[in-house]
Amino acid sequence: MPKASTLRSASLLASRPASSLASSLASRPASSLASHLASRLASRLASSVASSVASSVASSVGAFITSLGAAILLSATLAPSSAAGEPVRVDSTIESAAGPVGEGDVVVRVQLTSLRQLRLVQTLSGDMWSHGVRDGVADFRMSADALATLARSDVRFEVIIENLEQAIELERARLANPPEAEGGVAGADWFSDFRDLAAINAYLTELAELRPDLVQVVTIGASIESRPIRAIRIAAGPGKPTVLFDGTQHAREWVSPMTVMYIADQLVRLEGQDPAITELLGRAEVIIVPVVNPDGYQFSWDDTRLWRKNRRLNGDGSIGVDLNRNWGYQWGGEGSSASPGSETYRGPAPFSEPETQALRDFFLANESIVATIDFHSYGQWILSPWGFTSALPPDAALHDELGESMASAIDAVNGATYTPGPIYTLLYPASGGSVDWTYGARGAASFTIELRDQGQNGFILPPSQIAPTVAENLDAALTLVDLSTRPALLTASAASVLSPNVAAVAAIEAIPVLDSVTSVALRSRVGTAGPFTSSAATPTGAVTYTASLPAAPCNAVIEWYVEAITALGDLVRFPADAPASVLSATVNELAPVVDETFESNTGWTVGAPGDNATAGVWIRVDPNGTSAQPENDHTTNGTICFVTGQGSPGGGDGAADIDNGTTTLLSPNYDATDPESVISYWIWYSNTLGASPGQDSMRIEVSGNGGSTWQLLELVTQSATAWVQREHLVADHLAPTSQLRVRFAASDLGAGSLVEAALDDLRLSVPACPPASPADLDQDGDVDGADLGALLSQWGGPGSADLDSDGVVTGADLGVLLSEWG
Ligand code: 0X9
Ligand code: ZN
Repeated sequence: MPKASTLRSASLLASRPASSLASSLASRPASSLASHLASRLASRLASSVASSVASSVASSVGAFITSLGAAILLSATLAPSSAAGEPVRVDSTIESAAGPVGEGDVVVRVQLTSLRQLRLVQTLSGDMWSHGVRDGVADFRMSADALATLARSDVRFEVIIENLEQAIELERARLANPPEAEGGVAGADWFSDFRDLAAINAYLTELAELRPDLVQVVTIGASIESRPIRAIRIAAGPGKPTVLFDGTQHAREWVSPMTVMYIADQLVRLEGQDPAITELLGRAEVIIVPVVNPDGYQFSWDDTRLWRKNRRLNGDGSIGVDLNRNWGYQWGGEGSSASPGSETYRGPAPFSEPETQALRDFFLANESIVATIDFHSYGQWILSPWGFTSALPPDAALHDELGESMASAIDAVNGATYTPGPIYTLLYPASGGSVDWTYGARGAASFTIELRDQGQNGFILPPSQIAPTVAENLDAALTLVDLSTRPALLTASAASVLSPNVAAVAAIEAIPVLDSVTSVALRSRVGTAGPFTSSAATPTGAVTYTASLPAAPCNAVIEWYVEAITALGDLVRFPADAPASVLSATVNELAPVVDETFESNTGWTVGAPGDNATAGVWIRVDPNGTSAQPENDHTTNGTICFVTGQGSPGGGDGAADIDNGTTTLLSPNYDATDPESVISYWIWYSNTLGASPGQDSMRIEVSGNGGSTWQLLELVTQSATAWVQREHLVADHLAPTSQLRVRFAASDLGAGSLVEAALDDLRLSVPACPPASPADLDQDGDVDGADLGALLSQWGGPGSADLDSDGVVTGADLGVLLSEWG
């Protein structure tokens, strides 16, 4: 049996050591890279925005209801039944600004099920902490009296912060009497507690004085109360692609300036000391704007701790524009308010505020900016475009890859979970945000990171949370600098166990970053020695390709890697240091211990808690095909499979597709106690027809305890109106278990979208080839001349050819080898 480790498929997010591409990239003038990038993105964006606007008009079956000070978009059961419906989606924008914190104020997390409940909670709270409703969940600050009223209502809630006033008072007292006493704070101490605007500005100056050769502090504009907005530029030489990090668009999010200051601090202190940082700054420049909203920040220290907006006098007695609703890309849309008193007031016009103007003009003046993160708190999200629409941007694959890479970098530091995804679908609609502009108008890969925590302390984070927050986000920032300044990102995967004597297929993703991709090839060999041979990859989508792995006998090891060539002539490899590192798979016969053809009832069930699809529920049938659903099952000589709703023969595209929610199909218990168990199945998944193409997904989850708890096995997002096989080593997800269950949750959540899924031929298998011969020294699946050569080369010494383990390669070992010949 192969070792478990050789069974593991290549992780897409395998550590990416800073690549040797650095040098080839560094020698190119940044301006040409940037303009190349900008024009490439501009052409892709032009078409996508036109089509997303058209589709949002086409699907505007919702109605705007404005009541009780809340602007609410309701698009629900009003949808015509021919188009798939959408669950009640509430996008709310609080109209009344937050008042001061009173005695007994709490923060509650509510689980809303209706607009009536949302309106009730909004009348009870002037301060929504989450700025939107996600899956019915939102956080609100409210008084003790309001809490009592809430408790008498039918709204489900939990108090997530008990005594807000006390938390704020403790923070104030602590910061008024810093333990550091006299003398400036520097180095690690600086990050032991929150720092006010004066301390941030002083520290910027200190960093510039520390490394005048590397650092430049500049003023990029002034706030509405005339405070300077400052930037720190960290550049080891000119002409490099640039990544910009900014913080504190929102005043009360105090961990945001701490985070970006830590990024500055570490880059400045470790350039020339730490090899990874030195290498990154050798090919990229970093600019940091720690406090975009200095007036608001100062005000949150001096007066109102929970102040969010800038300090514009709106003229109606209210104060402040939400800077993160004031950016001029699709300004004024969903998730922003026209009411000056609102916490999400967008201002009278796009870029009406000097703070957003300053940062915009700085972006425009620095053409080499290729990527950016705007830091906020709280919630632990890694958010990507768009905020104004649920449509996916043309560079969704790039943002997914970068977002997921940052999430794993964060996870690797302290194990914290930050969830990546597009703003509108992951969180809530938010128009006029900076990322929509930096991506939409500037073509930079753009993210908003919502820092810690997940609501336990919200904005009033204890100082003990600063160190872990800034440390994990430094690694996210470095990951972005690394990946966003490469010509292209290349990843690949294949099954970890391949069938004997059959050419298997590798899936490859080549995402253009600074450059476009002109060709992709796979290089492979059978065994662990000898030359690699090339085979061209075939494109299967905008960024996806497939290529064939060589056929090989039982127990062979196949080693492989992929390479892409870009328009400017760069060679990119995956793994990045291939062929020093390679991907590998083992050839073995997988013998099914479970073979579900679904031709008969074997105890699968439909329906899980939370299922709410009103049509297209999983059913075991001989399917009637549509353009979205299979006509035939997958089983050879079979007819039956599971599909999401049975249509009538000759039915249209949307015949019996999933509507209005989720439907879940669950397996019975299986025995996966063999640590090399492999689960495989054939799925059919279509989500690109209908009004909101590509927005829905199917969650495939596994349980190791008979269904008590579940974890994600894979999220299926890629549509294919064809049967596709998926395969997973169970041990990559669960400890060996006699209570393995798997479930398939397909959803229709996008407005008017058409989603169909099907499942057939699920197998649980264990490797069944005869044991490999130890004499197959090069692991190519047979004992032959190459192995004899390897044995002779080790003659008289120790080595892998010491088959009788007597410490030396001798005639006895040769005898063993010859007895295994063939
Ligand atoms: O609502 C916001 O502005 C952000 N959340 S926060 O709680 N920090 O206020 C989310 C911003 C989403 N991003 C953009 N639309 N740019
Ligand atoms: Zn914010």
